[in-house]
Amino acid sequence: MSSRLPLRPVTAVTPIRRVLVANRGEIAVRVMRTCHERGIETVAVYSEVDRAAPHVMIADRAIAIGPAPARESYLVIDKIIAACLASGADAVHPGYGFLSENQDFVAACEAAGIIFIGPRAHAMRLMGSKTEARKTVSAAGTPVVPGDNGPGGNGFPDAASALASARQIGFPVLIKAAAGGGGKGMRLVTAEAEFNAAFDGARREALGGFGDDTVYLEKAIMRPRHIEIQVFGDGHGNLVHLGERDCSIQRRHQKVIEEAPSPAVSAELRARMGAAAVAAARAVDYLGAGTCEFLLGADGEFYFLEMNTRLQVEHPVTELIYGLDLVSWQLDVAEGRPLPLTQAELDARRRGHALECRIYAEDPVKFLPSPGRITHLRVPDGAYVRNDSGCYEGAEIPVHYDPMISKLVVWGEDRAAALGRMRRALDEYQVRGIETNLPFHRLALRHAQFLAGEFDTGFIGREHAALTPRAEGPALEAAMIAAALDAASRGRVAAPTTGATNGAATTAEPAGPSAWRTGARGWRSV
Ligand code: MV4
Repeated sequence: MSSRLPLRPVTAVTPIRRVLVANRGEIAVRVMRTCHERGIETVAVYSEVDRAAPHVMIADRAIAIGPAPARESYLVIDKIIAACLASGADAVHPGYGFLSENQDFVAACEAAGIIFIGPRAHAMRLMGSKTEARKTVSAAGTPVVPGDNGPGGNGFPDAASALASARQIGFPVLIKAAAGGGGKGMRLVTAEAEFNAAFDGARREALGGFGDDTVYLEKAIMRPRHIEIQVFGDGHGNLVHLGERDCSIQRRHQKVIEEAPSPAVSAELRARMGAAAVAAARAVDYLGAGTCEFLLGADGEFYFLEMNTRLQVEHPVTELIYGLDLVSWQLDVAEGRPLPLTQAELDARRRGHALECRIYAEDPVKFLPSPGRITHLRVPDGAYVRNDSGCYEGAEIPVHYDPMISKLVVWGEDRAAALGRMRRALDEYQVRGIETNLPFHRLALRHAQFLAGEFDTGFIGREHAALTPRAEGPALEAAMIAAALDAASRGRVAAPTTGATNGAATTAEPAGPSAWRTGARGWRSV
């Protein structure tokens, strides 16, 4: 295949000796750990509130880059490049968020002679524009959602032309921002009468949010699952996929629980979606770790939505079912080495099931951030339990950054084993001083529909009452009874009983064995 030829000839392998991690929190720690395992030195950068942060403690060297707000520190390209040059780093890992998908940063690294551990700028640019991405991947044969990029593929100039197109597509339609992604600047229009106002709103939001008011149309897929495919490319023309992750359990476009494999994806569907993702990646000569996001409709049809040109937060669930370190793969590719395994070798390695619960410092009822000091922390461990964390007991959770405090990830031989292990790990996890969403996770991992694998992107919205710890009354009772029945029917002791214990399961956890465990199992006498 001619597309196997790299655009840029790959020369010799360039061993990386020192990596600057342009990030903070759990991902910076996670990347540095792999570097250290490979004998690579690490450099941290830190803002004023991160002086004593774990990523600074674990790094071989650390460089201050200014005030707490990210736009004055972690997002300033010149400061990161200067830190690379000052520390003698030969490569930079961007993590996720911050500068990870910024083409100007990739160009600045290239200009300074620093290896950017990620894709080339042109792939980032093509995938950064949602209309360009639709056009490019659809030409490669990857199914995209039926829609219209507008006249000349450049978005719609006015509401009238967009409405005419929407009638052709058929309602409901989504108006999306070309520069968007992650749900920003997106409007659902179910009827013609709402169209003009939604069009103007979407444009205004796109301009405000991205400085670009280009909008396009897609048919709205109702109650979809969010299924994403991990892909990897090297500089030798090899491109593989590492199966899917089901990220349907989201709230306001923030993922909360992820798993691999998806309960909705068969081996046959995985092969088709994997091939579609590889074709999309090949269309932009993709290098390194990337993720193709798809919607999977209730009818089993799948559609490419967008490609994330970075390593994602939820990559550990893929690592656990393949027994691989994807950061190590990123380093291999960045050094110019070929991918360590072929598609057939990867397919043969897959084993078991992995789940990830994102633990957020937030009020589990109102879902509002809950920054502050962690006064007590007990983290679960034991077989096949991984906690990727960027905090510790006594740490202050800053208001300036993402409120995710850790990713609790477990592996099991099958989904039931993974669910049981995650429930056990969640029951052991104790955080005091700040509010967390641990109570949410404990309820979700006992929810009948979740246990049955029957969920879509609307799950949290619909089941909010049953997933809210302080909720009382019919919704919670019904969910708990359903969960208990479901568990009983499988012969597993999974669900807590209804009544005082659950109603009283507060977010501030008491000292000693958790009240949840005591209440849930009933075998620990009080
Ligand atoms: C859609 C969709 C239904 N139909 N596009 C939201 C985030 C962004 N990546 C795309 N999103 C969606 N696009 C069409 N044509 C539904 C969503 C969507 C969604 C997607 C994935 C995960 C959670 C979601 C929650 C609401 C809406």
